[in-house]
Amino acid sequence: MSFFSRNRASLAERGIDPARLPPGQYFTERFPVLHVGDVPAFATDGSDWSLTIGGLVAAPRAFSWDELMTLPALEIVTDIHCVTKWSKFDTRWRGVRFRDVLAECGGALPSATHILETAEHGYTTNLPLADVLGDDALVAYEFDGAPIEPVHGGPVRLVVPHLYFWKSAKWLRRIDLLDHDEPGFWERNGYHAYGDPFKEQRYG
Ligand SMILES: Nc1nc2c(c(=O)[nH]1)N[C@H]1C(S)=C(S)[C@@H](COP(=O)(O)O)O[C@H]1N2
Ligand SMILES: [Mo]
Repeated sequence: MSFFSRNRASLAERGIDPARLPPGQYFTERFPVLHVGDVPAFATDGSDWSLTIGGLVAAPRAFSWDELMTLPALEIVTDIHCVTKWSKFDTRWRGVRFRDVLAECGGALPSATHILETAEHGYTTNLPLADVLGDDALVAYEFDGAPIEPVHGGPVRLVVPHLYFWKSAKWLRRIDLLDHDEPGFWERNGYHAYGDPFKEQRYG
């Protein structure tokens, strides 16, 4: 039996429905760290961080850390899937739903169809606007009950758990609403424009 089939078979022993593991993935209890470039350093009080919402929104604006903290927060528990084939079950994130952030900007203009996330140091990733309007698309600032560690994207990352995890920008600084799809960093380098793990949309 291969590593992958043994790994999949061991899910049932743990009481986890194997259907939660997308094709071609293995589960891990570790939390691998994956990114290009260096981990940016931010002040622990959030004073040198902000999130700008721009493009096709009624009232483009920036949120300071303190302003983000005043928005309604919630916790989600969700599975995440990296295109490098690891999946992690029941990860716990706290933050603000992207749609609640968007509402603070007066909402999307009718022409908006996609978003482009931009992180500190310039990493970008794109996805349809509809994919970040759901219950689980979070502007997240806590993992497992503690501030997100810098290596995992702290102070703030996006979490869009139903797509491969490269769609969840760490060190999030900006989200632009667009009237077209604009490939981000990995999408320009051969990754799929959408990235549904259950359809194995790894490459474009
Ligand atoms: N800013 C930034 N965000 C990023 C990346 C990156 O290189 N830079 N890599 C992505 C990829 S490919 C993955 S799998 C996840 C990894 O998140 P983790 O290190 O917390 O596991 O972050 C995503 N977000
Ligand atoms: Mo990834």
